[in-house]
Amino acid sequence: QVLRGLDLQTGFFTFRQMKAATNNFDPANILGEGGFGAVYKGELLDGTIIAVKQLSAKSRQGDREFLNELSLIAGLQHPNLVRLYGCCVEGTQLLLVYEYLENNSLSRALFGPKESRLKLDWPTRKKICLGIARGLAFLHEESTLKIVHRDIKTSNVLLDADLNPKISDFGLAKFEEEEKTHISTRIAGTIGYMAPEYALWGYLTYKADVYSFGIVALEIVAGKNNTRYRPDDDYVCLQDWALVLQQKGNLMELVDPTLGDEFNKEEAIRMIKVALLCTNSSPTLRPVMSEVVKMLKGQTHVPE
Ligand code: ACK
Repeated sequence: QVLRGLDLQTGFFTFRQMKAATNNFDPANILGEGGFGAVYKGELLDGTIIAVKQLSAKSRQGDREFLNELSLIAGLQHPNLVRLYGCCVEGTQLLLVYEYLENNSLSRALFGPKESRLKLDWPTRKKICLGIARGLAFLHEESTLKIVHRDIKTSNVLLDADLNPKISDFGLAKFEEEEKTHISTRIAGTIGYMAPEYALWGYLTYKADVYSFGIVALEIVAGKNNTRYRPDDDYVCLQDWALVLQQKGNLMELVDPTLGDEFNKEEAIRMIKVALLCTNSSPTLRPVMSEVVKMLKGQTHVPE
């Protein structure tokens, strides 16, 4: 029974299969709670390890359009996107079946409980940052769907066995509302990562993701959580601190001290400058993700 790589035309999983895969949704198999519901680890009969995400009941779940959209999302494949294998619909329950990633989320690796933290050296941090940028460039510019993720944050970036980053939960925000306009009535995002124009007015474009990416990049360089960062009472977030350091001409101070001397200073400064460009309060002044990729690779100059 080969269930790997199915699209939803043929890739509906049965509830019975999911029960078997997760040992009857054994709480011991819960990987964590996501924004949409619990995530279970499971194993298919062919040995494929999966992550099963439970979505809470929503009226749209049974409708054809919803399933069509989901099948399009399942068709999106990129090395930096978590693969959606298929789904399982039963009554008001919806289960999404994803590839399983061994190394949990980037937020856990960077600032989780001590025992779950990973030592991420500079080449790995660079690889992670570039990989997220590539995944987003694909979603925004290359994929058939042209998706705005809306909730880019370190806990939505998962790491595989080789610490390659993969973006999860893309396409899910779409299902939270029906409007096709640029103005969202319901804001799907996370405080601290949300672009100001989106948080304040619900004005949503690809540039909202670019902003969130910038915050994630700052967190990767600094090894600190943006929203919990309080070096003193003057700066409540990393981004403020980075701006102050930029003015002082002392961006190096932002770099994670646990890296010691084992990092390339030029690359670190470049990553911070790209991040600050991405978090510009004006969306039109933020670069698009394909430009970010080139800047991170040092192929194009980072404007001051
Ligand atoms: O940091 P984590 O262990 O990694 O906590 C979250 C939690 O479930 C809620 O989202 C984990 N998780 C989500 N999707 C997957 C997946 N495809 N593979 C492995 N872990 C996952 C995530």
